[in-house]
Amino acid sequence: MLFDPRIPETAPSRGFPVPLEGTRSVLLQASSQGKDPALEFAASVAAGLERRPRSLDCRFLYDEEGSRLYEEITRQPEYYLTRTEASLLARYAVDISRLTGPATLVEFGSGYSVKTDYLLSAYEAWSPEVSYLPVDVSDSALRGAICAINRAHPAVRVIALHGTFEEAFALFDHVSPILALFLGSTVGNMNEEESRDFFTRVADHLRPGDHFLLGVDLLKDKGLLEAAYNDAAGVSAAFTGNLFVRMNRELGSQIDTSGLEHVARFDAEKEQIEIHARFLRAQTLELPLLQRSFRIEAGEEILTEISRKYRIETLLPEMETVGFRLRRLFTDERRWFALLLLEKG
Ligand code: SAH
Ligand code: AVI
Repeated sequence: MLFDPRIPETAPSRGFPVPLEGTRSVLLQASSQGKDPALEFAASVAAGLERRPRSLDCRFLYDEEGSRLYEEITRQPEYYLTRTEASLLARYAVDISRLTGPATLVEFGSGYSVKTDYLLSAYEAWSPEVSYLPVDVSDSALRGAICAINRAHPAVRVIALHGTFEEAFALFDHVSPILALFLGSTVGNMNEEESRDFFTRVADHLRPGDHFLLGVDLLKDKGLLEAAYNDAAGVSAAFTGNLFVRMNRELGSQIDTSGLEHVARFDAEKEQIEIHARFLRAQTLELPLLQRSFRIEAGEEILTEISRKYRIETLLPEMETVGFRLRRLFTDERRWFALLLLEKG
């Protein structure tokens, strides 16, 4: 239950505005964060532009502005996902905590941890000294989450990890029992193979009796799905465009972002939303760090994200295959979103 003291309590001091002193919070930097982030970003972009069809890693959507825009998306009337999942957590967080018993909460892709608040409140009822370990590649979102949690839950000990999902697994050896959280249907942004590998790794790193709470967006009417990714206020479009704004700023890509269009459509066969940046005119994308340039033709689309939509009847056997058993399934009246509380067997 208690956090292993072997994890160093070092918070980076450089440019770190979260007032950690006097709180029980720390922000750890995963090893990859020490590497040259621009070089890593450039290499990922180059690999994606060499692929056919061309695609970019959606992880890079979340710089400071991307994280802010994502939060704005969650407040758009068309984007039902966050509201629906939040209502499930509001209603069932106490039930979830009773089913698992006291646990350390480890969250993958926690963002600003807004919805996690319901769970923190429920677990505080077991003991006010809850430990919460959010993991995210977005430094600004983690800082925002730490600030908000310190205010709302001063007794909660936040040990945040600035790093990737893969780097989160190192934390698992130090804590038990665990409730691992993967909310928001973020798993839907991984392809089939990536998500299978991810679930296998989660199962392998949990001990029997540990739990995994997984939030997934369920398959539904194409019109509702496409509206959620094409909000009228244009926030989804700004989120897609921001990836190229980031490339210009961090990589010197020299893209004229006024020549890009956000295109999000549902592929009924693959049961996924596919989000693209369509180039309205031909452009050359520069990667000076790698001394590479890429010609993008007029009308060409670059895939920036997929968002898979789920059927419980296929997801559940997949989870059972990797070693989980279902404790409870929580879903809303319209069956738009589901929370699966799974136990490692
Ligand atoms: N869980 C929150 C945020 C979802 S947005 C919610 O449900 O509202 C997805 C989050 O995952 C972002 O904060 C993004 O920075 C993070 N993320 C995306 N890819 C990641 C990766 N490979 N490793 C760690 N975090 C990642
Ligand atoms: C974070 N993830 C689950 C969002 C989704 O719905 O796939 C990302 C997103 N992209 C555009 N809108 C929302």
